[in-house]
Amino acid sequence: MMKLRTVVATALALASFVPPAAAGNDSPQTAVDPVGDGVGGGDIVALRVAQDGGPIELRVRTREGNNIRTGPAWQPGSRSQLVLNMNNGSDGRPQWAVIITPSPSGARARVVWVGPAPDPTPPCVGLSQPSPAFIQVRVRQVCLGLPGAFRAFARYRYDRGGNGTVDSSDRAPDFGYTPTINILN
Ligand SMILES: [Ca+2]
Ligand SMILES: [Ca+2]
Repeated sequence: MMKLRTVVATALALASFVPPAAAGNDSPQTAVDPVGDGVGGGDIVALRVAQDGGPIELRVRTREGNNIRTGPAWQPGSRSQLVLNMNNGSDGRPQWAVIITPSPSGARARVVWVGPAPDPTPPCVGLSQPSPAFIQVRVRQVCLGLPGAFRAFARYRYDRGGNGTVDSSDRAPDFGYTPTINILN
């Protein structure tokens, strides 16, 4: 019996010396979303979160391409809206969001704090389209209060023709968040 206790105690002592699982920061992480629960360029198939010491990067992949600068879905009068809800891993609610909306020059993005805190002072977010089926944002960590961990989910309301008719509304992933990544500062 004493011997068993000794073995257990030794195992626990050794466990305390094992470094955290994060060799690096487990970045990137991707959540997949079903094909067909949105329309074309509004159907999210994957959401990826990544960070490597600099800005936090979120990348939405859609089933079809959709030009966020010149496409009708992102011109004034369109009801398209892509919201990237972001969380520091501490509880179930988003603390911040990137909100992407139409404008005369196409899609534009801003960062908001969810709740009573004032929104961060821009510049906070860069919006780009590495290829037609990807929408990417890079968020400055300081605008989120330098979180230690990060995860996200997306809601994409898509007005394909930009005529005020919402053609689809896709949440990705369908439930919960992407896996969590640790943030390197
Ligand atoms: Ca989908
Ligand atoms: Ca979905």
